[in-house]
Amino acid sequence: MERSLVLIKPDAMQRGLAGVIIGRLQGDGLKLLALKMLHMDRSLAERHYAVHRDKPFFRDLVAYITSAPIVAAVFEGEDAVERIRKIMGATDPAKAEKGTIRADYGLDVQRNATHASDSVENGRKEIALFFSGKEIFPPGPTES
Ligand code: IDP
Ligand code: MG
Repeated sequence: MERSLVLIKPDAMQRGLAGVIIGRLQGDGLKLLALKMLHMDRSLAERHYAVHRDKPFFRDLVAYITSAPIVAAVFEGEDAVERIRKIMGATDPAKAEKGTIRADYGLDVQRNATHASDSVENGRKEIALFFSGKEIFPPGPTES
């Protein structure tokens, strides 16, 4: 079983797409273990996107992700990291495969609706930035 951090980014939040996107992931059999709405501050954004700090788009990315509230979620499932990234599609919505979340809902390479962890190890680190242990619920009869 793998876990991934999923973010519903500001552009998708502003268009009321949080429920649709979470529903798509649950519909694929991924289990929702944690969920919250928050407004990321610069410190959290810089830690979450630390790997991109030397990229030319870093400043813009931090400004964008802190521009409005987001939804953060933890999903679990077999091969969850790869499955979720496949359901989301390529970073650039214009290049994302038809039927993926980013192809359907992304606006441009920055405002691409969602984030998902790109490895189990990064997922573990990202989840710890957003959720305490108490906020993550083990999958069981009350959650599907
Ligand atoms: P990913 O979200 O598909 O893993 P990353 O390369 O990790 O893509 O980039 C993180 C985020 O930074 C992207 O989701 C997108 O919002 C933004 N981003 C990536 N590349 C560009 C770019 O070339 N211009 C502007 N924003 C970008
Ligand atoms: Mg990434």
